[in-house]
Amino acid sequence: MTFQLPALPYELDALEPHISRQTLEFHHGKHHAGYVTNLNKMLEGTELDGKALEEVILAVAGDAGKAGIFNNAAQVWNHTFYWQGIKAGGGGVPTGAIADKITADFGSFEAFATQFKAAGATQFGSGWAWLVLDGGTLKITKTANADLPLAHGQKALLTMDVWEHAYYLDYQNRRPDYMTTFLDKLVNWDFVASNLAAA
Ligand code: MN3
Repeated sequence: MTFQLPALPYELDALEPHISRQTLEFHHGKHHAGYVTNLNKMLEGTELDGKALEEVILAVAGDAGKAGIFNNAAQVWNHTFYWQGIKAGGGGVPTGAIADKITADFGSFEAFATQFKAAGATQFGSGWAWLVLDGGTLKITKTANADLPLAHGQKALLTMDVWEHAYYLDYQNRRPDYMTTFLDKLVNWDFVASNLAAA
């Protein structure tokens, strides 16, 4: 069994002007696809061939000798999750249970937004900012390169890709502008709420 590149949950131009068709062509069609291809090559003929993606990630997490498998498997997971967490017409302040939980655990939506952007801004180099559920409490985390909450016993609810390939064509070096747009215009709060409800 081999992993497949999942289709984007929207058209390539759906997120314009915030994320361009060109960014999605490269980010999904080249970067995400490349991780899938690399992972399949690395797993071929190994005892992990045929396992579910999360099983593969957990089996090799922390094993320095299998960092290549971890990096590619985690990046497949991260990108599939990232695409679902954004949508056209998204962003802004959520309502319902997720809004109540954010207020309860961060004090206010503004405090959440400030912490989330700070996580993205202070991730030096490539990585991810996350909203996670950790022992029943919402937390903001950041991870380097391919690392992800699953490897730390946390449940991911939302992620923001802060690798340069996620924003450089549209925002060049202005990572803060990409992050503000992500929160104001793109977050798919229905997806975040469904992840919280399923936790
Ligand atoms: Mn990426």
